[in-house]
Amino acid sequence: MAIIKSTYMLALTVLLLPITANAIPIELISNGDFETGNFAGWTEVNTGSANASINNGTYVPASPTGANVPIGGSFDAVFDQTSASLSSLFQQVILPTSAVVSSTISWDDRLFNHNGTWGPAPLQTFAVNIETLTGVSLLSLFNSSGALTQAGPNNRSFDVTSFVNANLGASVQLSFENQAQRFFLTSYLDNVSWTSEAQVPEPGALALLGIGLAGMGLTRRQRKV
Ligand SMILES: [Ca+2]
Ligand SMILES: [Ca+2]
Repeated sequence: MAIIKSTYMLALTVLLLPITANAIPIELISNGDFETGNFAGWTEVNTGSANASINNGTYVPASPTGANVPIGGSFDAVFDQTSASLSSLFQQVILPTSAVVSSTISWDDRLFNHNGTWGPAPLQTFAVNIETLTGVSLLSLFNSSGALTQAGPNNRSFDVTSFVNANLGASVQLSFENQAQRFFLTSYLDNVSWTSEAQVPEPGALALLGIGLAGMGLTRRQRKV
């Protein structure tokens, strides 16, 4: 009887406690580190002379930037051009269908702007956007500014939790755009990540709840006897 009573008390305790959440991170980007040695998972679209290439440390851009070792691992991506042009590298992402507790987009870059300034028309910018599948911008994450040479590598990180929760289940694309309209903007990119963490009950709490419910059933049967 003492055991049943203590089990019943445990059940009450568990039921009164909120079931705490345990976040499980999920990576939404594939080949974000370019370690396949190619653009698998990515789509590359260029205008004019723009080009995105895989760099293993030996790639020499047309600009005076010179070769750079990959930011991480054996490969990264490099945007290069010989005239006014735009290069886009993007990947489709299907957002989670259930609310997330957190979601973060991050990447590493090196930026070498050989023009005297960043910014407005004619554009000279390294920009990162979340877009519709037809390329309409939904959220602007990053537009290059500040120092013209940012050899870094620079880690950029953005909280997109509210965006994801407002667009659950949507298909979008994460797009990196290197626009050199005033010549020689050489940008390197690596370690692209978009993580999403869903809220789920802790297995431990579920097990305790199960024990508690079993205890309550036992108590009820005991009373009937
Ligand atoms: Ca890499
Ligand atoms: Ca290419």
